[in-house]
Amino acid sequence: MMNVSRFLKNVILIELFVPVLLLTVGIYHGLMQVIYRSGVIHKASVAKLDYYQGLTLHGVINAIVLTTFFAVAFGHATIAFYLKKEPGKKATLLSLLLMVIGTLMAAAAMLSGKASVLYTFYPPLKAHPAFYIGTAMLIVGSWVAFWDWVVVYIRWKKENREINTPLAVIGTLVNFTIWFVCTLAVAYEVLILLVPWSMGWTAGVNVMLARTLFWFFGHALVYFWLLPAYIMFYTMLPKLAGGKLYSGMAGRIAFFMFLLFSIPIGVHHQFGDPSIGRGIKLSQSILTFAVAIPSFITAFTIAASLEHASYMRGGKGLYKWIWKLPFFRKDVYLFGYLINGLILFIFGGLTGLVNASYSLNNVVHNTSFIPGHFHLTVAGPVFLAILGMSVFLVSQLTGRKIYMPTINTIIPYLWTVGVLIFSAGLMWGGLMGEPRRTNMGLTYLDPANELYHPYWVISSMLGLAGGGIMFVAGFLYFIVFFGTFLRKRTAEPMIDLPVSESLHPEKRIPIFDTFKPWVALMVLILLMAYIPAISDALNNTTKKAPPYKP
Ligand code: HAS
Ligand code: CU
Repeated sequence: MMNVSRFLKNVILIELFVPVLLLTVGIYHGLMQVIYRSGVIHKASVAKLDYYQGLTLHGVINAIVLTTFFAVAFGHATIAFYLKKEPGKKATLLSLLLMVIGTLMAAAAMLSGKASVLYTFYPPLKAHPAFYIGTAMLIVGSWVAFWDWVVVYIRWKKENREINTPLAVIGTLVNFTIWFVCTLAVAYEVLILLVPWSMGWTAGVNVMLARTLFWFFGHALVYFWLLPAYIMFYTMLPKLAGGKLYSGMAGRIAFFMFLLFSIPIGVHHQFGDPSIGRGIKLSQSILTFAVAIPSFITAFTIAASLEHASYMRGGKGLYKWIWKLPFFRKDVYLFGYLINGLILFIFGGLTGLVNASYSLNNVVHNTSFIPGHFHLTVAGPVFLAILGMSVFLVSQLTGRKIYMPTINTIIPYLWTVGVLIFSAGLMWGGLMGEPRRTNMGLTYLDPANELYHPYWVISSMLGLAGGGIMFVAGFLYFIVFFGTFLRKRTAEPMIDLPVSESLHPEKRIPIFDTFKPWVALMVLILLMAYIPAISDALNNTTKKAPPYKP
């Protein structure tokens, strides 16, 4: 247990409160998506917010703002809890201000309809400069927090040379190193290519270069979302299940593998793009399979930990032990959030491997199969970990008991049922050619055209049903989250994260307790993968695109 200063407590609470408040807008637009797509609404806009504006708000708030704020808030809690040192006040405050002001700028641009460019902001779609500058400020704010943790960590390490760095700290620092390196590319894209173009200072943009820089960032981004959840799977879930972590070393290896392979695979989002050569696409496809290995390691390690925990509590048999796990225990509600995320990720991971296969990607690219895949990942383990941990931290940091604990225990199960139905619908439709990012009702249900495939009726209705269930679960979460803030204080504010011990006592192996050689290897692989990709984008693109507004 750790008592936290008022300052850190307030910073973490603001970093949870602000994005969750915005999430109400994000989740509303999630519901609107399934309504538009199923053709229940047959219009370009509802309540003066049009389809693409809503989709941009949905993507940016849920996938960029919420995740970044959460990663920083959780990072503060993890670093302070494990290293018993609080982050520096000035840096923490600067980071918070940059993140909040940047978010407000981007939100204003999106809400006023001047930035309906989706979360990938592909040129030639053009947004108001406030959108680009705001998102850049959000990112820089998160860097400031990270560099400050590095300072705290170096101080701690000097005092604790012979002690293994805690796994959660390795995970946090690995995650933000990936984040720092990958965001350099998007910072270049935004500040050098897009802002001057959006200001009208330059006439056109090299679209292929912009896309390549975006995906250098965009794929690693998904692991930046995922790794906080992985930290919880390794360092908390076994304890919550009543057992121990089967292998701490497996966790270390997994995190360092993410450091090596998270970034040099972004071209797997561009298999269909011209300009980039086939050799590069194939090699990044193969590297993508390498980045699945740490997830397989995690799957087996966590499954073994859960089985062991269950056996400790009287579980038996080859599969029967599963029912001994504390699925619906209110006091370990975090278990429910995390286990549901893992179950969804089995399907999220497998569909990812379909996408990653160079030739198979042709079948699914730009269809609704892709949002089917990513709701099983980012709306699966990532989102559920954020929901569970945000309620957990708010309760501990405010010293208040959870509001409506039974509902809180049920939310992750309800959400999971919703996502499974929703994603099944999207993926089935996708295999039948249903496009992504399309107002299906408006585009295809027009009586004048006969483009609507009869299968899409069933698939988009499944999407609507699943999306409706997800909306209800999200709504219940808001009641629990905000309700907890409003209760009476009954305990002292603190941070007390569940800590899983290692089943096999861990020896300190220096190579797994240092960052330098891993970062060097990471840079080497990165250069080998990306110098050819960027040079192709530069050399094979001749025309620069002028701005385009849909
Ligand atoms: Fe992905 C597109 C490939 C993982 C998110 N992905 C996307 C997009 C998003 C996204 C947002 O190669 C769309 C981007 C856009 O807007 O265009 N993805 C992969 C691969 C993986 C992968 C190979 N994706 C993620 C994660 C995401 C995410 C994680 C968010 C957090 N993805 C792709 C590709 C595309 C793509 C292509 C481009 C497609 C296109 O054409 O546009 C891998 O990392 C997956 C590895 C995972 C596993 C699963 C391990 C299973 C575990 C669970 C174990 C369960 C247990 C529970 C222990 C191998 C860890 C036991 C239960 C008991 C009850 C006991
Ligand atoms: Cu990817």
